[in-house]
Amino acid sequence: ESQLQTDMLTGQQVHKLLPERPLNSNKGTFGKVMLLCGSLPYPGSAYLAGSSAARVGAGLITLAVTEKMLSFYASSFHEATFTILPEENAESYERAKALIDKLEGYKALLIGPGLGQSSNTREVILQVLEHLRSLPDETRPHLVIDADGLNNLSALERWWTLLPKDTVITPHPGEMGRLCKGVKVSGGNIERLELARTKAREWQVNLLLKGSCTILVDPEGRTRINWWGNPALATAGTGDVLAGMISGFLAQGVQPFDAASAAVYLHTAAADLVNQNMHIGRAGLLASDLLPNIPISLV
Ligand code: NPW
Ligand code: AMP
Ligand code: MG
Repeated sequence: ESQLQTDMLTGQQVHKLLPERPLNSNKGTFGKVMLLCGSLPYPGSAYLAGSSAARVGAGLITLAVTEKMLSFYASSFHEATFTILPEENAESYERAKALIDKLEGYKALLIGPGLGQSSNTREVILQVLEHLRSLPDETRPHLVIDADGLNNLSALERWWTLLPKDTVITPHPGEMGRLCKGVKVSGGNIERLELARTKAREWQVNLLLKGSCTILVDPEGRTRINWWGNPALATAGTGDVLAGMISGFLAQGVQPFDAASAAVYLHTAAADLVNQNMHIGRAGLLASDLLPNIPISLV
């Protein structure tokens, strides 16, 4: 199994995956991203993910948040638009319906960063997944699930049968362990590679297993590795940035496995640029420092 072909991601290869930016374009050309992210202990996640989607070039970002959360973003995220969801004590079907009713025309949906793990929220996620599965391939937004989106699913039996086709999931090793029902995910890269290959095929997902070296496997077992590392990334919120970048590429029509590959490479490139441009060493990076360095890393 470990003899299977693996690609090491390079800048040259990644630049070929990036979307075109025609001169004769408008924001509609580059797709809309909906984010079901952020809740009270974690408001920053939705800002980080949403800004990152915009920084890779998506045309419009919409945060689906409660009115209580809106006051936080309204003063800090001027470019975002909002879909207001009922508060968390409302019935889950009302919360899910408020999102589903606004999803038409969106090319990407990110579920999870900072979302929390109440049983009500889990129900909302399940209803949104059911809706996505009912849509034809052409109109269904591409789906990325990260963080609490994954934690909510991992409590369920055979959760992967609930996903629409071609979903991207982005666990860190802690989340991967939960998805594998308590298996300890070791730091060893050979073991992680074997596990990622087995699970991407079993679950029929595009799996991005994070770590100091990140492994990507598509549902057929095609494997890519991002060796470019920067320990400055070992800080809160950097995963939320990565998930947002993937959703931003999906909105622009980049295929899911390529969107994940481009994002993971450029995420490390942006961290390297923070080191250079802001004279920050291997510690002290803020996840939000990545944001203005993402477009430079796209050139
Ligand atoms: P340890 O501690 O190393 O033994 P959790 P979270 C493990 C949101 N955020 N290699 C680690 O193990 C997220 O989006 C919001 C090995 C530990 O057990 C989520 O919704 C922010 N192990 C929520 O917070 C900024 C690794 O996983 C566990 C590993 C909780 O997410 C922060 C920790 O993970 C955050 O993004 C690795 N590379 N990485 C905001 N500003 O709003 C992780 N682990 O318990 O899933 O908690 O990742 O902080
Ligand atoms: P999360 O744990 O979800 O916030 O994601 C953390 C992000 O930072 C992932 O993209 C990891 O690959 C990356 N990361 C964390 N630690 C390191 C490290 N030591 N070297 C390189 N990348 C890292
Ligand atoms: Mg995370």
